[in-house]
Amino acid sequence: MTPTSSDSAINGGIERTLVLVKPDGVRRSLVGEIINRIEAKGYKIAELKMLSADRGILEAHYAEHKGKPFYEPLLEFMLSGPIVALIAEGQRVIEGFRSLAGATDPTVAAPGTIRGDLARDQGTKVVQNLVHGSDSAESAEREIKIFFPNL
Ligand code: D4T
Repeated sequence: MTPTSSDSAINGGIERTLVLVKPDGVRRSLVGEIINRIEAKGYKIAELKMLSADRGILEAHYAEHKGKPFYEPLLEFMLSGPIVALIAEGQRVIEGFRSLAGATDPTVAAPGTIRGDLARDQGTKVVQNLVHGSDSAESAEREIKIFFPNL
């Protein structure tokens, strides 16, 4: 079908966000479930890879948290197994994925969200909450460069 000017208006404003399935999500075989929720919502998976993060990548990614009490446990947790990094694409996907993910603390994350349905407090020093999603356009751009430097 030939695109029309109204199609381009409808398709405008496409954003990209970085999503990570953290080691708890991979260990618990929830990668498919999490990707399914992103796709079922209507977002496109533009890039996808599994990797074992090294400390350098995580220090760059979590620079804003350096010095906080949960920083070292957070890095240790993120180094504890493979993770999945993906770029999801769509209008307002940054906000939309944060909404799909739910609150940082899985105990109070709303039912219906990834964290609310699938995660809980495990009594660990750092909260294990299955996923990360960029929190702004600036963060998305910065984080995508860290995990997909060749794009
Ligand atoms: P991420 O960044 O993993 O998507 O999570 P959030 O955006 O929801 O939360 P965050 O960046 O503030 O925290 C990063 C990571 O650290 C854990 N955390 C956070 C923790 O264990 N205790 C805390 O008090 C906070 C604020 C959870 C996510």
